[in-house]
Amino acid sequence: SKTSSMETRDLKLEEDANGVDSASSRISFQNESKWDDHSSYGAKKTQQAWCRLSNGNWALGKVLSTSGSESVLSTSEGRVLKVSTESLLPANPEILNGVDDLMQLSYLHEPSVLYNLQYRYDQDIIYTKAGPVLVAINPFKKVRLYGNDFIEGYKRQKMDKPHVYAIADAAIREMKRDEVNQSIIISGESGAGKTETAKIAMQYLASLGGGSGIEYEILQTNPILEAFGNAKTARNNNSSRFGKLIEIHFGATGRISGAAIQTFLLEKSRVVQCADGERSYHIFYQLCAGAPRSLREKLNLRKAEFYKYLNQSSCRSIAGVDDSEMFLAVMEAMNVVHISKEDQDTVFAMLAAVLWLGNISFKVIDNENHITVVSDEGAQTVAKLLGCTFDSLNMALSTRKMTVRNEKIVQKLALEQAMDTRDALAKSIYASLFEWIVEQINMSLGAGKRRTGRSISILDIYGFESFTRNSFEQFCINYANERLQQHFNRHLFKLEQEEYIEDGIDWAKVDFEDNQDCLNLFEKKPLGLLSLLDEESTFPNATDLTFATKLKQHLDSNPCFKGERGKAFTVSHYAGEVMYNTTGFLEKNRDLLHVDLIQLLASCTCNLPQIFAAKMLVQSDDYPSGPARLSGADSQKLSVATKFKGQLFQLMQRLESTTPHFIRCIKPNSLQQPGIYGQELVLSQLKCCGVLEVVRISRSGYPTRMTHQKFARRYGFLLLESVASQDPLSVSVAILQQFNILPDMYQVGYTKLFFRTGQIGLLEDTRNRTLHGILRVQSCFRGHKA
Ligand code: AD9
Ligand code: MG
Repeated sequence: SKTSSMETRDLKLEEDANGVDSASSRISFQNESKWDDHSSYGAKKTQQAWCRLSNGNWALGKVLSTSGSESVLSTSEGRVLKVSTESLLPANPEILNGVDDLMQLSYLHEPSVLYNLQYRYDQDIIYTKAGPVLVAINPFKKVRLYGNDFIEGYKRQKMDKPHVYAIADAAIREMKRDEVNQSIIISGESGAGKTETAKIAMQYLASLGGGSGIEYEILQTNPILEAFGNAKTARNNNSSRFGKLIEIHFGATGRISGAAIQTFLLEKSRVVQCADGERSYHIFYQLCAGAPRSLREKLNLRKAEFYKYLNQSSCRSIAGVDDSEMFLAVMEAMNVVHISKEDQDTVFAMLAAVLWLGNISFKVIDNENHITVVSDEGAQTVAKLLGCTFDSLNMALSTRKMTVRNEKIVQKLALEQAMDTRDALAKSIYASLFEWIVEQINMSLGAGKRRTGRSISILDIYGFESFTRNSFEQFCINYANERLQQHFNRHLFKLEQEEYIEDGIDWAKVDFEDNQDCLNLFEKKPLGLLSLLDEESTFPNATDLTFATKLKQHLDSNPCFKGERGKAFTVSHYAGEVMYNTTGFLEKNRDLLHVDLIQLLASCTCNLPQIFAAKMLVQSDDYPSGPARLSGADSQKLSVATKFKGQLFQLMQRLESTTPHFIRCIKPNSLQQPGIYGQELVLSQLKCCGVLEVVRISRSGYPTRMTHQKFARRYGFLLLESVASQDPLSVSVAILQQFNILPDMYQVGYTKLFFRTGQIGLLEDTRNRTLHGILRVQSCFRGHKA
């Protein structure tokens, strides 16, 4: 009857909630998915199965008939398909629809994982566990999952569904319990939701309070850093163009005591150049749109479209974003982190100087294409804002002091060189400004103070990037991702193995497939990508082509490397192959600021001369103090790649000393639209960030675990003969024997039983059948009564 089947369902659901934590695998299909290692049988009639459609998507259907290698399937949309039996993958029972943790899926393969995530996503349940990892799928709309009620729910452990809050809460609890620093490591491709996720985690941590408003200050760093470090790109209207680690410190009482922010590799090139449809950094548009009148006049500000750096792209606004409103929010946030009004004015003046620099024009003065700066409004305004004379600005942009064979000479610059010099100045001012702001924020957050307590770090770093054209930026970003991936692997494998060891079971340590080979390709000395890049960067006559040739010469035998035609090469990253074009590599890696520009900035009388001069010198850390050392010291400057590598090593060291919590963000579509779930796109991300691997690994070995007590309680009633001793372990062993579970299929630990994939299936089947029998009897009985 209808009632009884409903009841059966409810009971099953209930049972599942407190039941097995992993898979049963009653396999009846050929399963060629690399994600599972089930053995194969023929397809069973009437069973639900997945088949792949010609468009690449997966469809769910019922097997109507099977004859040899062919099966007939009726899909849920009512279509009848003839497919090869081999290509069918078994579907999970409905009861497993939308489980909280992918580990619970009986059949773990591409369609089942995709379906499970989609089933949840369609109901705005954007979070799912994949074993130890939290998967977050970007909803691209407001979902009702956040705010005080939810925060309270997780704090009191009244809520336990997968959530960023649950991760943050676990971090807090483990920090206190184990007295170990924690980290929340967020990854995913551009637009997947890393930055939003990081903010949600910060919100939870901030709710712990700290007193003196420190938690509010921490949250207010977000609008500032986003204004200066984020921009609209083709992939994300609010794309972070820098990596960020925020370390939140806790005092002895468990309250927030301060924080420190570290940033990585800001994309400087965007200041002077961006693709059509993209924007430069938000702050420029915010300033142009939102500066109050007095400030506009002081800085001689115009509308955004007036500035060359901003009008090279046709895009100057973002749908749904009011730049002038944002400007007020940024000013307010700067107040909160104690950046003085005076310093703020200087920041805005520097921004205006950068914008006006872009409008500087040059006049060719001879037939060798040498130039001079045109003394128009652009150049005059820059000089005024920086606090230098037009003449010194002109000198710095149109000539270069050099030492040739111990002789000082002044070289005139040609138009191209002058434009590059102007752009280098703009980029450098902006990058220094960014660093300076981060420094001010850190001072306000008490980053430098001696700490006694514990910390939780949140890492929001650019994800793996693979475009049609990949340059130095992608090279660095993907290298960083290789490092992070190694960290991810090490931890998840290590964790797994530690649990076996802790429970005293026999466990041959497994070696995991790692990405060490690719890391070696980058890091090996002297014949690795980074070393060769640095070496080539020191040769004045080297070009991007000689660099590419050198790589091919030395690395072609490396399996992770492939030389390409012309100036290109391909690296086999863990997430796939990426072809890099070496154009601009050397220049971006050298990142030189010529002495002339450094001297110009040092001589400026704008309000931040000390900071700027100092920054310029520090930035090229390389220049020990004293102007005498300035000249000709360019070659001593650390390359960008080397500096980045150093930062990454430091980062890894810091993360290694923490307990990591991983969040993998997934972008469901490239349109930044709600409600669209692209299977291909999701799948490629799941594969590339190793989520499926983790679930698979967590399930290999002994993926099903149950305490002796739980096992005895759950299956004890199936025993045909009573057991002499009623202790859980004896009952458990009796069950294992009755059901003939082979000794190498399970392990008995101190507290838990560990099973290989599929072993619990038989037990669950019998248990379900038995329970259904009981239920049917009960409902018949009830039916009679009615
Ligand atoms: V990038 O690598 O910095 O380009 P992120 O950081 O991964 O990228 P971001 O967090 O900026 O992506 O998310 C992109 C957009 O998705 C946001 O601007 C939001 O509009 C949207 N988003 C992301 N997560 C959520 C969420 N939990 N709820 C609602 C979200 N919207
Ligand atoms: Mg981001």
